[in-house]
Amino acid sequence: MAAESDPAARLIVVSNRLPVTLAQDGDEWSFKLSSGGLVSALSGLKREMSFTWVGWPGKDFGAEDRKKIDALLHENSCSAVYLDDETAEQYYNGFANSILWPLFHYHPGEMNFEEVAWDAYQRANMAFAEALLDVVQDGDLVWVQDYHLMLLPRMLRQMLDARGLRGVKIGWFLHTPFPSSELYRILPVRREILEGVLAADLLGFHTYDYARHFLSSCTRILGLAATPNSVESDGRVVHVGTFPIGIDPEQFAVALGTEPVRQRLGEFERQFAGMRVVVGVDRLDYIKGVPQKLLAFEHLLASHPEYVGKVVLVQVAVPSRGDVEEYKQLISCVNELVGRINGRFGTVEYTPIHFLHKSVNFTELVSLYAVSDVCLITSTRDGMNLVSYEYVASQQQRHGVLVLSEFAGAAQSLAGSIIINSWNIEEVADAVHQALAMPAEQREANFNTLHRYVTKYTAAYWGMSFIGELKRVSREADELALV
Ligand code: GDG
Repeated sequence: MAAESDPAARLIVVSNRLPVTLAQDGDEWSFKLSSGGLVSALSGLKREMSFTWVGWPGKDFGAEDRKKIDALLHENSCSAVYLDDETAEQYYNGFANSILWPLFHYHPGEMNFEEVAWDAYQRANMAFAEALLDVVQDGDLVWVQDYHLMLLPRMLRQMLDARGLRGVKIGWFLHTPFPSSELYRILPVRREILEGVLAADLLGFHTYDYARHFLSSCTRILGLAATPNSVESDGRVVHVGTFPIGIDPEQFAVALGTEPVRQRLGEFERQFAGMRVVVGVDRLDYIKGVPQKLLAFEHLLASHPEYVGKVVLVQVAVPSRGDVEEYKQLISCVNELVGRINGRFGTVEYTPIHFLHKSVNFTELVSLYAVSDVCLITSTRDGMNLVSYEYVASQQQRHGVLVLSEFAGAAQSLAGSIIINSWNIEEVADAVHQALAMPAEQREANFNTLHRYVTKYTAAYWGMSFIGELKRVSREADELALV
């Protein structure tokens, strides 16, 4: 389904972070594009339709710097929401990443509810609503992203109503899972959060299960009437839909033909000659199941000694949220496991796990994907997981095998992968063994199925579908209002 083109309706995308990292050199400011799932997806959409991107620039700046930064951002269709550092810290690390993130990924034990963080979350969402008032015009489409901004639809709607701007349409999309209502109801501010998003016209989720969990939370906690794709709130119908995100596969296909990637790929092929390569690329987050992956790799080497010296795991673990306690513990745990496994199976010539605790550039990333025989994804929960899509997009030559956790949203779309329960270490090790032993014809058939999906359901398709549906439900509501 493609969005109708409606040149009159402007699109404003709102996310916690602007997709840029700002740097200062003397008096001059510059920026570079940052990486992450949301940035990758929206960059794909940007190729199809223009939009203004509103978000927090990553830290606070003085008045003089703000002027320069605003001008630079404006040239690039971005607009900054400034938050004081204390509010930003409590809203982002405190509430969003220490309360909503663990809860939505079925880690209630990691959830630290504090009133001060909740206050900051409300203040930050309000700052976004106020900043949007300077940007939004009647008739615009405002597309709010993710769990950081769940109060924003309601706050914005109230401000718009007070100004008589009733033609603005609001959509909201969740990039994480939405948990079962049995878990969601633990949240002390469960009503406020649901009511916050219910002021939008359209709510989007990666999978049908997440939408279903959201709807049952609305029924059970707020007592609202729901159908499988809508819920009634405040006398309005709020539409709920499934929009599985994708990537920009073209970017990978093009990169594979460039000289830097060919050269780097050649170097990797020489380095790993006679070896099989398993690749993992994850933010170092407890939801990505990196310890489970390392344990499974250890089990593979222990149960199949013929692989010792012949199979390596290259694991890119991008540092993430290192100032939150749970993430510090994860880093220690992972470092210890890597040390233990390399100590146990390594020799002077052979390092079983190549562990990179850093982010790598795009050339390196694509070359690593391309050289690998297997991509291993062991998320214990993951909204979608774009790494799985990117691996497929980079495997035109090798037809490598994707081993994918059933707890990643991607498992519901990517037929042709080997689906595993990432908590079952033996099962994961067996799946890697099966992947390494898979005959070429089977790998090719699987790749073709996967590649068809990844190249059809792209990031642009995701964005256009959501915006198309937002326009459709808005038109329907406008027509009903006229009757
Ligand atoms: C959230 C949800 C959902 C990673 N390391 C490097 C690098 N990356 C890029 C990958 C990929 C992205 O970051 C990671 O995307 P994921 O989807 O796997 O994961 P999250 O960041 O957790 O994203 C997730 C997503 O939002 C979208 O809705 O799928 O479930 O958690 O694009 O390539 N890029 C580069 N170097 C790295 O070292 N250049």
